[in-house]
Amino acid sequence: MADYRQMWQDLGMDLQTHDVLCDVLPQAFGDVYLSQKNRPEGMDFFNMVVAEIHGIRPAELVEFQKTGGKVFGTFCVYVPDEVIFAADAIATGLCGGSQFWVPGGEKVLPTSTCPLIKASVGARLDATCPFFRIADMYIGETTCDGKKKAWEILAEDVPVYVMDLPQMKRDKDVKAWGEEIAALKDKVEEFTGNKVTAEKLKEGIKLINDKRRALARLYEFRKQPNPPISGKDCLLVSQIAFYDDPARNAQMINKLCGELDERVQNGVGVYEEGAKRILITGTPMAIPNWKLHHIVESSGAAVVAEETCTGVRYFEHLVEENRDTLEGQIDALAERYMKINCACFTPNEKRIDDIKRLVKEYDADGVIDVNLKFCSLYDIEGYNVEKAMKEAGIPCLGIETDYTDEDAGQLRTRVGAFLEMLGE
Ligand code: BJ8
Repeated sequence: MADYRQMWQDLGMDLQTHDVLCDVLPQAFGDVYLSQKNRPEGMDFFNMVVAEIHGIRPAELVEFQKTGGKVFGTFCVYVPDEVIFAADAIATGLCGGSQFWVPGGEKVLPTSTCPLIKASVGARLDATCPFFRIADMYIGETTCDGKKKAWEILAEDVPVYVMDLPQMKRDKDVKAWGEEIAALKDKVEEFTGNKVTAEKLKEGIKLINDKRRALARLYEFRKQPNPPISGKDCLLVSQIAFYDDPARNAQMINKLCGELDERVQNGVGVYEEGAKRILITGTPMAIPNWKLHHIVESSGAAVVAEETCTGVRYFEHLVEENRDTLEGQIDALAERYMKINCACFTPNEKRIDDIKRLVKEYDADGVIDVNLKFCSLYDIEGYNVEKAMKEAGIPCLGIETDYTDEDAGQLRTRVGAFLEMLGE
């Protein structure tokens, strides 16, 4: 990695502790990613992004701030990036995916909090992630209880604005979410000093839709009988999409897809003949959480899709692009975002429908329903998922895990037994 120490120091980071993270990440990435055979060359760009993860993009954001630009940190796929970019600001995902940050979070949060929240809080308070230092304002949301309380703790250290996400999907809830989006627009305008016009919001909608189109194009390749790219690589591309520049990100994904087109034409796949096809569903996997994908794929199976927020929930459904007034555009945003089916909603049958649909579309042999430890929303909804899979005759394995490696051996055994059962 190039030398970014001065930048990290200027950001008030704890350099000594951060060095420990910089030392372990390349090894982990090498073991999980670079060890794969027959990877597309287009993944080189994404490898480079990971190698320079705390360097290149943070440096771009810092440069942007020097010209007066504002950076907003987000934690949920319900927060509409379109509005932020329309105000000539930048949105960047901030969810923590590493055990490295968890102890920092546990200093202020109960141990029985989900690791995603603990890692996110720890990354900020321990000053060991440049993205968490750079963001001028965090945009939280009222999804789960853990996050709601975490915003209050983070707000002692950084400006936090919280969007009130309805928990049902009646017409009045969609309307209420539209009002929240309009309030976010006002907040972003006030904070940046820039006006969000209908013209600017139209551009913002197109920008983010283009990223969604690129991700959807990438996922299409996973429907191939022998996909030309691994599930692990697709997960990485999706994780990077949360914080890279959206236009560049779409461009690099499309470039990768060009290569995958050729692979399909030439009959190149990355899996062994007869590899079982797995749909993963459940809680999101923030970078660098590659644990379950690695276990599944190094056990000889293919992860063909994720019904998660770092999978199809991130890019399915486009925002209508043909509305010309701000009101119409905000309605279109509310309509699109309320189509996401997170377990924080009740009832949430549409998520079950999604899982069944995805099993068909991606021709999955089985489903692994993964829950991040202490996420009671997805844990409880796991009951409905497993029941529905049973009724539909779809083999399903429920798993609960965290960011540590302590249960890796046990998970490997359970996944291995599940894959064996699929082969019978
Ligand atoms: S739309 S899944 S990104 S809230 S933080 S709910 S794992 S206890 S992340 Fe999420 Fe938005 Fe829903 Fe998606 Fe559970 Fe942890 Fe809460 Fe979590």
